[in-house]
Amino acid sequence: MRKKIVAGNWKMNTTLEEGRRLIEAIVDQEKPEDVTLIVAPPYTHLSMVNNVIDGQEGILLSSQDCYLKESGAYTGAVAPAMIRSTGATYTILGHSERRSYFQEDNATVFQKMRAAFSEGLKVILCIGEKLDQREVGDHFKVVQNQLEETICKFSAKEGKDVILAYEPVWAIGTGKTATADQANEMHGFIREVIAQNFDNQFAEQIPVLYGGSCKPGNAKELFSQSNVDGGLIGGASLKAEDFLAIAGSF
Ligand code: 3PY
Repeated sequence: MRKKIVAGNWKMNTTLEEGRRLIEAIVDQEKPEDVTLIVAPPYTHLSMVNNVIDGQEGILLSSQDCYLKESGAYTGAVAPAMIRSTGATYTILGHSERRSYFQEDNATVFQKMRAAFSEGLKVILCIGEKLDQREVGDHFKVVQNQLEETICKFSAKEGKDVILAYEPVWAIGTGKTATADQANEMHGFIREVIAQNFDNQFAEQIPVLYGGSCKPGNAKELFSQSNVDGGLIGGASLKAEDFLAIAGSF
């Protein structure tokens, strides 16, 4: 039985005060017992959110990215050790917005994963194809490549600290969602690639979340699929009741 996980990616939203109100509202509501929640606020909010969730069962903290160096003259960058020092235990890496607006490729994502692991930071690794890649039937090839150039280059010991998030780029911020069948088909394929590069047991255990316009209205159908272990939620994670409703959709 794999863990059920719902992670909220706040992206570049909320001031510190708005973020405080959001995390306090999340903490105040009743959470489904068997679901792990992860919140990924902006860097500036990590310590504050950590203080609010301190001592709460089943809610973890993540950053939305990290830099690939340990420390030094990299103005504006945030190192894994700094993120760990806020109390965060995860970082999202490889989100399609990082890949497109910040020109991050698989090699960069791999280097960031290496930097994160070396500080004991676990990784939510995002993968997913663009619309034109799906339209010409390249979606499996693209996702296989993203996996083989990142997580598959690590040992199983490091790889066990990874949660995968399949986020078809055409479904992010567009209101379009992959159908439950499309999501399950891709999640099954992801497990096959992981099994080929690690082993069957590893592939059976790794959580694979769906991301891309997941909301209270479609979460139940997506989460009922055998290979979907939860969601990485964008816009709907900015409202505590929607985020919790999604978490209650298993
Ligand atoms: C979305 O659902 O918009 C996301 O990008 C989640 O990371």
